[in-house]
Amino acid sequence: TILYEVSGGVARMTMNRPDKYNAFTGQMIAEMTAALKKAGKDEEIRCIVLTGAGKAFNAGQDLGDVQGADAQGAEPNHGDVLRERYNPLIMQLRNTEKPIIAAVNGVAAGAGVSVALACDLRIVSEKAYFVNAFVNIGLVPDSGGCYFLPRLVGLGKALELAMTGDRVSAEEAYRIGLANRVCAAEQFADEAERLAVKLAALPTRAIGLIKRTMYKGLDMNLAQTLEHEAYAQEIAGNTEDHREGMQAFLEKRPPEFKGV
Ligand code: LHQ
Repeated sequence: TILYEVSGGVARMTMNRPDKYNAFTGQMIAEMTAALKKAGKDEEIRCIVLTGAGKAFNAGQDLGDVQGADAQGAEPNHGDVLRERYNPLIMQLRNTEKPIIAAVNGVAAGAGVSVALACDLRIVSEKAYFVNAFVNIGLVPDSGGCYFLPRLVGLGKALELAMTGDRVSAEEAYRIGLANRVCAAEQFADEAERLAVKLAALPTRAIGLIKRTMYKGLDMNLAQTLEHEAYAQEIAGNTEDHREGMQAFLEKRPPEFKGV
């Protein structure tokens, strides 16, 4: 249910259940988490793109697929589905020390919004929209929705979107900080590819450390963040890419980063 393709340092993961708007099944979440782990360990990969097949990005939990029903068909408790499936996927997205782009090609709903928000950057087709659909079925934002939304758009807007379940157009998403970029539908695939190729040519170790330090900084005070920056800089300062960046600057030529 996940297509995984690698070329030119970019791993492209496509959620592939287009008839169901790529809604999540247990299998799909497990495949995605495994693919991210694999991409995280593969030195060749310097950027990851997550997108959806067909019209939608992802419609959240497949409401027709009861995850982990027991032999008698009894439904599992939602808390356990989150603990066992979704939460590890979200942690994997955050802990993979490579840039992850959500290429939001179409609608994102429910946990599909949360997964897009757990990625580092969001490039959004003007055809796409976001809907925090949880409340529409009597649920609360999960998979990090209650964490990411207020941090990206501020508490007031986050509460509004979570409580109303209103649709957020691509343009509005850009305006309120949910989307980094919005593109015309015809240019969307090329623009997403361009961004991925650009990131894959940058110093991957430094980008991984930026990711780790900034996310950690959300839970730290200034003194702790300063210390973490010093720690990260010590690592970055010992990379080949740092040496190359310095040398290229002094020689007045463009750098050729290798990701190590
Ligand atoms: C779907 C779905 C879908 C199955 C569209 N499932 N088929 C975690 C843990 C435990 C429990 C529960 O939840 C969670 C996290 C969550 O994610 S909860 C939130 C789950 N998601 C939703 O409530 C969203 C439901 N979908 C919608 O509101 C709409 O389909 C959206 C706004 C995504 C798209 O609307 P439209 O463009 O009008 O398309 P559509 O409704 O006609 O859907 C297209 C097809 O996709 C349709 O199939 P069909 O065979 O009739 O063509 C839908 O049944 C199917 N689909 N979402 N979540």
